[in-house]
Amino acid sequence: MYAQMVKSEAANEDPALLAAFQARIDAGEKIEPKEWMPEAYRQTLIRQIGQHAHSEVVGQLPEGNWITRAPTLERKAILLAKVQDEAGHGLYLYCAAETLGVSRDDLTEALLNGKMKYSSIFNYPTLNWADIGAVGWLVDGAAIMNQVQLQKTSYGPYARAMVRICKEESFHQRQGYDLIRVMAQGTPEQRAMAQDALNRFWYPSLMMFGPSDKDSVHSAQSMAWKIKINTNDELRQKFVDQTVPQARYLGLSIPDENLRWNDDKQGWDFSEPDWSEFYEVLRGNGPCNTDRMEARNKAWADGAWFRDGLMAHAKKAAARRMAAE
Ligand code: FAQ
Repeated sequence: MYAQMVKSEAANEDPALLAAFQARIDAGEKIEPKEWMPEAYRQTLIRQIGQHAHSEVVGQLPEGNWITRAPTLERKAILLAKVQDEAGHGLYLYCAAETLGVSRDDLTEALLNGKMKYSSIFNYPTLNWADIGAVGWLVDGAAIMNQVQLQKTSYGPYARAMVRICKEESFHQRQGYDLIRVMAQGTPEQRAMAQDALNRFWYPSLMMFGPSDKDSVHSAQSMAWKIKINTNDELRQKFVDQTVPQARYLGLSIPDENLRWNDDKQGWDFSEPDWSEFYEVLRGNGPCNTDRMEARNKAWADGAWFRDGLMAHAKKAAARRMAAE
């Protein structure tokens, strides 16, 4: 369906412009907001950047829930700073999407009415403090694996937003690993909590990279346009190869009986996640989909008075400026 849309829109566009655009992409040039681009390229970016922004915003919920319950002042300060960073990432990304001619209000509406997605991972609950370590270590670890390549994406504003996001995300991953390390080296109960968190977050983290390449709808076109630099499976493999030694260092076990070092590919063989679970979560049937959407809709409704106040203030300030001129 989407592939047909891309083809039919391409058919209406000037072949010379399309060829010149593809030549620029192939030469590694960045595309900037006011330059000509195929409509499907623009729509693909709005979809991906918008969903990415929504993920950063919804992604604050599982961790925000634990700020008041962090065990020490230091851990509370770290978590607070991290969650604020995620809000900032959402803002950079909404700004990048706005350069494509969509408004932040429209994107927000599409999130709140369920027309746009956000990352599946944020529909899983954070049940205890060890889960906060697992989120930093695994979820931020998977996010950054994907985002490092996005620094080279072909659309200039998205690539530049990613540079700063990656710097912050790498701190997020390290604070999570440090937290889980302290628990893995703590009392037997703490160690068991660290293992349990790894057990529950492992497969949902693997799902963050999207469906396997054979089922990925957008990868081929997005890679031809260098919106994506690596396929979903390539990034998933890199994530597993990076994470297995980290787990072993902590003495934790990856919950996968099929995990084996493969000398030929110089990487780990591992089990695929349960893709039927992934598609259920995308359909809105994950453990926390309803809670997350309710929380975002409530936050939007609760903030209405503040947005109205800002607009009224801006109108008065503009009227005062006009009167003075
Ligand atoms: N969840 O054809 P593909 C973070 C959808 S940032 C939900 O392979 P594509 C920071 C996909 O949209 C995490 N939906 O799609 C943080 C498409 O549906 P559509 C977010 C998913 O776009 C950490 C359909 O499946 N990062 O976590 C997922 O080429 C901690 C077919 O898939 C980004 O968004 C999924 N996991 O590749 C914050 C990075 N996977 O749109 C707080 C940018 C796939 O046609 C705390 N995005 N789908 O209705 C990307 O790199 C890509 O969009 C992929 C998917 C790789 C996610």
